[in-house]
Amino acid sequence: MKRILITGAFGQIGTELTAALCERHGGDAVVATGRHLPQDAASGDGPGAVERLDVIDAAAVADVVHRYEIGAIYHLAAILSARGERDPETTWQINMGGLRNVLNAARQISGCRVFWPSSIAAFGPETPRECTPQDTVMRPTTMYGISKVAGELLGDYYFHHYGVDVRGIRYPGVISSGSPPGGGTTDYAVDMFYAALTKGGYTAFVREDCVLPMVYMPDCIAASLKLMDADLPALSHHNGYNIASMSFSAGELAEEIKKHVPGFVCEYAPDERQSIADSWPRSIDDAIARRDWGWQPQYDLAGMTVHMLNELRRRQEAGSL
Ligand code: VAH
Repeated sequence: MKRILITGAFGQIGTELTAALCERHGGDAVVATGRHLPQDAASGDGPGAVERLDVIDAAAVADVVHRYEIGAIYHLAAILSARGERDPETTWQINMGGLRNVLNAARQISGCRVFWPSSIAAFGPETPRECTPQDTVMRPTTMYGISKVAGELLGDYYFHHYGVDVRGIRYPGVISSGSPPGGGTTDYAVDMFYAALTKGGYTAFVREDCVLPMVYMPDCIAASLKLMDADLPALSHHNGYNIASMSFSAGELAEEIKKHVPGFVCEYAPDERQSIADSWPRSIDDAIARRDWGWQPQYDLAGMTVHMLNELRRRQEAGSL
């Protein structure tokens, strides 16, 4: 049986993608790896195999791929934008070195398909900020964004030169109620939900009028699986499909939360992450993804807010928030 390898399987997206793949294919088909393993990594109905894996170790990546006869890789291990600016050297090593090691391992396995996330961070200040096109100028000013543009080019090279079927999506900011994000600029949006329920107030590290494209985790997971399921001939692009579901400002998010958490107070104290956000698009044109592989988001700001608060309140009542 060809198994599915997930790197970064215990991060914000990896945790939920691992669960979705276990549900879809059965736990025995899934190999979940991470640089650090959480206490409950090998929980009962989870992945059939859990291993510590540092993606900058080329031999270790190749060993896992061979030992488990991997047929598909979801490569999520990466350092995000804000932490990336605090440690750009490590960010380049992990984001680019890790992707290169995964692509080289996949190249050795006939038919091994690879998914990895690019990001809207691949765009920069010169990129049109409204309805950002699929193909446009890309001069990011963060090391994270540079690693995403370079990763898209590297992935296309491995497709055209070595026939590696590698696919990716430029994720907007991802909002989720499960495993918290870490080291991102869009993390403020997740933090605001938690703070609204646990503290009644929040101080955002971006301006009130800071608008960014966002996606709710169920749509993020659905997009990843849908792209990986797509027939190759239908794909006009490989690495870095634009997707969009909603764009909102920090103030608009606070107002939406306030509809369900009376008395919630949000204040704004922009820090260095504001300059990162200011270099990114405000909205995305995702017509190509909708045409090529049927991307269709299910959640908008209002729907996400209701679902997110319900999920967090359920955990709060269970004492796990
Ligand atoms: C970050 N959540 O904030 C990531 C994402 C578009 C933002 O790539 O770095």
